[in-house]
Amino acid sequence: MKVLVADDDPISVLYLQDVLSEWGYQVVVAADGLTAEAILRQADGPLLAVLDWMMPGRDGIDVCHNIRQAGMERYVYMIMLTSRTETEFIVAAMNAGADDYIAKPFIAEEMRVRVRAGRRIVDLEQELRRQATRDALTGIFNRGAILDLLQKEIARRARTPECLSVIFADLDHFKRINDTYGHLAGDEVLREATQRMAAALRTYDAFGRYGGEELLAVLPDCDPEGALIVAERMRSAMADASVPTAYGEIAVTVSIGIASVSHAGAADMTGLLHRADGALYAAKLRGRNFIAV
Ligand code: GH3
Ligand code: MG
Ligand code: MG
Ligand code: MG
Repeated sequence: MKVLVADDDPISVLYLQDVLSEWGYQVVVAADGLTAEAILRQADGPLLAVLDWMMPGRDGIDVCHNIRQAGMERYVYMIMLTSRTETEFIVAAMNAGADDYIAKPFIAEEMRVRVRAGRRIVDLEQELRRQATRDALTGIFNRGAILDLLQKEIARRARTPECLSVIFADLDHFKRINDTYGHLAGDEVLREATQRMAAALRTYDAFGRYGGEELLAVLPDCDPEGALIVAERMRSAMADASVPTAYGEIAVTVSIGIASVSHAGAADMTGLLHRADGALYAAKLRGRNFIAV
């Protein structure tokens, strides 16, 4: 796990770097508050931070305050390092958003247990987030998470000339599979189907379970032609090989509907999904194992 150490005193940084890496943490260093804040705001920035209070420019308190105000998605656990341990200073630090504080000069063993407590919080938060956003059966995003993501992509796209596409995929005659082989077999097929179709997506695409055996892919910066290529990979991933299960080989195909927003400007999520759903319906009417735009 990455830990940010922000301190303007090089000796203090060296010592912290030394002990933290000895305890298995990957240490990222900042010599001032401005740099510290920039590092914490990075998308893959550290989730744990040890911040010196007194730093030139932006101090540790300001960093805490700004990070809490930033409305970041992930939680950053921040420990304030301070030589001022009077109650009013501790209260000010915690009010600014610090999770904990350690008196300077610190004792290594105390630093170790306090950082470990922070790590527990960070681990719990990540596990909670995973459970809140992932579908339990398939491991892909759940309905709420994929729709959130789509909403954000729509908002982001409005500021770029890029195209955004969505793919609705629904397994064909899935009820028949459940009726013939049982629901547990159906579950296995659904799991394998999501894996195969996820593998057909591009790196920045997102995939979620919209409901039942209806899946939704969000493809940023992707025009209808690009979406068609991805959809064809998804379709053939199912049609080309049956799914081996504990209940025998089960053949299953998928029907796909595509919709895109191509011009800059406003787009509403409901309208886009409605169009993709209409295309999916058309694909079913065309005899299934089919893609419609
Ligand atoms: P169509 O080709 O028209 O899509 O036919 P279909 O049988 O797939 O019809 P529909 O999409 O309406 O039915 C979906 C079925 O998928 C109904 C439901 O019992 C089943 N299903 C939904 N979620 C799950 C699941 O998590 N596990 C299993 N085993 N079955 C599911
Ligand atoms: Mg200092
Ligand atoms: Mg179906
Ligand atoms: Mg369905």
